[in-house]
Amino acid sequence: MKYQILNSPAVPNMPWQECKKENLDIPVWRYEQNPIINRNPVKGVARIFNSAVVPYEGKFIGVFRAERKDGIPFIYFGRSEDGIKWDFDEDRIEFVDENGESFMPSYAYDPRLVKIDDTYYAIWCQDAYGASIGMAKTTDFKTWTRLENPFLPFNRNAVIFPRKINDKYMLLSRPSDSGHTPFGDIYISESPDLTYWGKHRHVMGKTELWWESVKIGAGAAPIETSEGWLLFYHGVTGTCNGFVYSIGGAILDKDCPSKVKYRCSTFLLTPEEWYEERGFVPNVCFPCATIHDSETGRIAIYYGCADSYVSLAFTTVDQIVDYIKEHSIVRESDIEEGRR
Ligand code: BMA
Repeated sequence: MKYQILNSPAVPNMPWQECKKENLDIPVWRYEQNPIINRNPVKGVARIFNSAVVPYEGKFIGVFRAERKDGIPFIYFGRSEDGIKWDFDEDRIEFVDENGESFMPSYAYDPRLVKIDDTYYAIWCQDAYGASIGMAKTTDFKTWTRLENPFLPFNRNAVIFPRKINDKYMLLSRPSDSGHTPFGDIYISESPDLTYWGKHRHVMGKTELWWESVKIGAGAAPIETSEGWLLFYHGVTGTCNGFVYSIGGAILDKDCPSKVKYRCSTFLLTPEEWYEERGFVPNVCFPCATIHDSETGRIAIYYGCADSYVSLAFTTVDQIVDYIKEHSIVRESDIEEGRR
């Protein structure tokens, strides 16, 4: 391999399918059997999408955005042998406070999941007198203990880095407004203890490029590579019929991730297939997780489709890093530290 995936386990049984197309313009290809999670996936749930998974004890587990049949989204827990076929608990995850008392948000959506040392952290969007970020930790997937909400409203799209950087936990997020925010950049914040967050820095903003001209938001937890932190994010454009969500890619500086080293000027994936173009909210590709194998450099991207399904797309660290570098355009607001 030309580039390495660092500080990450080998996952030899990760979902994978070779690319069957020749001369791919962009080196990201869809799983042929997409979508992997269809409508009505479990009792009481109409749709699962925008969800996050991790390898666990030779298998896979995940936290899933489940839109229930009462119209309220909550987070459900799921397990899989192969990362493709998922079994879900019939009940939502019940969060508790530090005293073990029930501490449920009134709704919860777009979860991400990351392992830091021996603890798994879920982070999502919820109500805190306005859309904000919620967080919980678990070591056994039975007890999920909520942490303090990291930010004031309004904020969405929060993603934690899989390790401390310069001895601090790092979190990407997107400050927003109370509605379907028509603006939005990615910021980074740091914390010594996962309770107090500060040293907020601007990482990258929307651009003049059409596919990401309205807003952007962090997607999957960044992957540490020999070139820096590989970030899959979503970029949004506006059309006369509403927003279109595509997947973009950037590489952040390894020690100072508020600095963008490379930023791909083209999208990596945009709605093209029926399950991306057609659904509860059409034209949405919304990445929330990757599974990656440090031995082979294979990367599987899990993304929500049209607020209705979950799908898989594949790439390799060599192909995607080369592609992002070859198509990179960075602006002053990308490469600076982001402190004003
Ligand atoms: C965003 C979030 C996502 C959703 C997207 C498209 O604001 O709510 O969960 O996928 O809109 O509807």
